[in-house]
Amino acid sequence: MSKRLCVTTSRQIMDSQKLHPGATGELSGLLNELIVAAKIISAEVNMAGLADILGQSGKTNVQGEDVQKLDVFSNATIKRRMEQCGYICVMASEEEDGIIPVLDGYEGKYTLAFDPLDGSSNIDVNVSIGTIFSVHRKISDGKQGTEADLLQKGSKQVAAGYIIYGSSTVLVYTTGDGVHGFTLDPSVGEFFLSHPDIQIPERSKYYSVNEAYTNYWFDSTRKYIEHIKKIDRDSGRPYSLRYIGSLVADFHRNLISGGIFLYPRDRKSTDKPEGKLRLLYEAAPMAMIVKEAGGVALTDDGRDILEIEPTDLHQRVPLIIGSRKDVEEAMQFFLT
Ligand code: AFP
Repeated sequence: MSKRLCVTTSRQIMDSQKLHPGATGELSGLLNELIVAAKIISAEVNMAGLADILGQSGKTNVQGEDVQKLDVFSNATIKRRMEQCGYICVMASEEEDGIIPVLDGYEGKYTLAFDPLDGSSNIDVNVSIGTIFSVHRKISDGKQGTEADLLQKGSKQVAAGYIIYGSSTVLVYTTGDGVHGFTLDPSVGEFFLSHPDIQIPERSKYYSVNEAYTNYWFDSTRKYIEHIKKIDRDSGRPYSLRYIGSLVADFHRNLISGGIFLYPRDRKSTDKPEGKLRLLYEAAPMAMIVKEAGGVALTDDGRDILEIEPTDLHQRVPLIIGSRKDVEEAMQFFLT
């Protein structure tokens, strides 16, 4: 076994804890609990097709148990695991309207915001989906956390990450000491370090955007996309399009291979003037990761995603994220 394959998530988390004198181990405990939830979700995702076929109606599986929709299952799994882990004081989920309290007597000093199964419209067609999480420190008084604890800007995150359920299950996270990726070995049920200290390439040849919305786009988006599609061999254009429609999958590919992902403002729906993606559950955690990996995350009017003060748990935000030089180049179109 190579040395790298010996490093489990627990070992990496403990090593990183040692870099912070005075750390109590609570953040490590929180991450370890989340990792258990991720393993449970991963097992269920792998069974999804089977459960559906065997369950027929979608209501019962072969053992006669209720088959829950995977996004509902993932939400319930994370909630149940974390509400009594003792490390957090309040949660918010992309799937729920309000804050989620933890059990009395189990209040800890962190908050957790999560998207239990991002890209869930891809479940039935075997496309990669994922769980995204974001952790802040509690700022309010009292034992139980409040909405104010969750409505903190991204630069105050103490940890962020995602688990992608793809050809293999991969966990990527940061606590501010680099970005590390771990691959789940299902035969032993353990995540092993597979991508230490990830750095996103500073320039890429891939772009990810829902190009079907061209006719809803504002001029800036249209001009930038036209630019990266123009033939210019010296600067590596045209770029290639890669769009899965599952942020975790699109982001993960761009993080490893380089790329720019855009979900800018458009004229598609009047109820989503800021685009579709959520600040707390999608944009801010991905922004922390990409920044730690040397990339950039901005809005389409040039604001740093990490510096946006959230005002609503489900606030949406335009997102342009990825390789540094690509995002900088995009800004020349978005800011003129
Ligand atoms: P679902 O969870 O409804 O599939 O939405 C996924 C998502 O929020 C994000 O993962 C994708 O990047 C984005 O939506 C895709 O949205 P479009 O279908 O509008 O391109």
